[in-house]
Amino acid sequence: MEPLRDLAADLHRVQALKFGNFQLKSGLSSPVYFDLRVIVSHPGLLNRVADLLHQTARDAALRYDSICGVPYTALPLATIICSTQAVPMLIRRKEAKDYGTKRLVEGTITPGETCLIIEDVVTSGSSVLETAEVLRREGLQVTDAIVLVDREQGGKERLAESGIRLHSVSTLTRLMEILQALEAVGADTAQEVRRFIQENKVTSQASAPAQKCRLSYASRSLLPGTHPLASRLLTIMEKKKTNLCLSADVTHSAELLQLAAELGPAICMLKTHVDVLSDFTPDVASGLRAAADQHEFLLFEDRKFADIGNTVRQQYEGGIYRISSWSDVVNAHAVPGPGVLQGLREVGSALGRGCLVIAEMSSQGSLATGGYTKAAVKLAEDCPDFVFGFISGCGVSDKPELLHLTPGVQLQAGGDNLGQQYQSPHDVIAKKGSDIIIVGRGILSASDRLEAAEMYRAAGWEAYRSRIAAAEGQT
Ligand code: S5P
Repeated sequence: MEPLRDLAADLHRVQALKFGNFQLKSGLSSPVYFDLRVIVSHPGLLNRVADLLHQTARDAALRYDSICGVPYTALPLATIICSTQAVPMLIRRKEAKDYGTKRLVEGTITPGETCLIIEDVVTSGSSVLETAEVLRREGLQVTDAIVLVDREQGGKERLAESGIRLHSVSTLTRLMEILQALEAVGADTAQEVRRFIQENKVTSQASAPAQKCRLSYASRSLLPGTHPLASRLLTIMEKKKTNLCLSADVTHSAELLQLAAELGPAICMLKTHVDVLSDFTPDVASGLRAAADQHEFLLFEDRKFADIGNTVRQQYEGGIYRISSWSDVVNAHAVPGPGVLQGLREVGSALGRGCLVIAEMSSQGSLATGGYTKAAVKLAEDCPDFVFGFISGCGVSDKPELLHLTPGVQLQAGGDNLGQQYQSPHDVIAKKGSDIIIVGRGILSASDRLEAAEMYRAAGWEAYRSRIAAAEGQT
């Protein structure tokens, strides 16, 4: 027990463990806070923590071929263990900087070998899971993780569900008992922490913000199953820090082109209804294409195809709009069954286009719910070489390769007098697991459209950041 007592006292002394009232990244207020990053400034303690982690692995008689620390705090700990124990190390990149080589893991990877994960603190287990997923995708086995402190808020159980045993040097409860015995904290604080642990357990159900919610847009762009167009879109989103799609429902082409030029830098996608333009000519399509290429956003003609394959094929390719010749993305209703996607794919696939399936609608009384939505998701998932996501009010598929785009978004609650219903960017992205907000009149009816677009961009991005932080951080 001696080493644990010293550890608890030292963590408290260097303020790697603090008590008070802390606003966590997730918005929760916690009476206890860990910041293990500071231990790099205390080499003696750093070595001791590394040693305790290694001892825990040894006591559990674990067998492994390499070690990977969860970035960033556990990186120096993994380095010390690998160096002193002569174990090969792997480094997981949080974001693949070099999109050319697309490496997410540095080091020599031998598929089939077992990699042990090292982490400082586990709350919900999300960070360990995310690292495990990346390693597993490289063909490595991940069966165990060692953590310094288990906050006992459901992470261990959640990891077990994913086939990962969590071994901890200490639990938060044990640390509190020691600190209370050392009189470093009072009985009230200890009681408050115990209550916090009890009340903030992440159950499997509650942690269901699907797998994709834990992954950054950049990571998802690199998944092997991600459609190339989705990959490009995710890369643009991360680069421009925007998950905003402008719904440019205007009736004159000059206004449409002006929106594309002026709001282009703030958006990842421009959604059009070209059939509401009173003066469409092929030049409008080339103008949109030029703006999209210049400002790096995708074009999405919101045509909502809903006919048999043979008809939609012609509607997509021909007519006066020749949609397939300029629009990166189109969408389709699921109601005709798989034929609608097959017809569109015949035209769009060779052009590198992609399609979204309408799984839900934002309008009041929509029939796209329940069994219909489920069937639409299945239809989409069965067509991965052309469909890369959904129009829906929330995350409807767990596959991180697929994107969710949500219309009916405004900062003001409410709707219109024709059945539209609005949700906020925060609800859609942070709470409901969607990826992209589609905003029309929220921006178009503002006196300063650029300012409004910037406001929606910032709100959407902030919601995304808080979703990632909640999944990564201490919830
Ligand atoms: O369910 C839906 C699907 C779509 S694509 N609900 C929608 O509102 N849309 C489209 O999103 C709709 O056609 C319109 O172009 C946009 C919403 O516009 P807003 O002005 O209400 O933001």
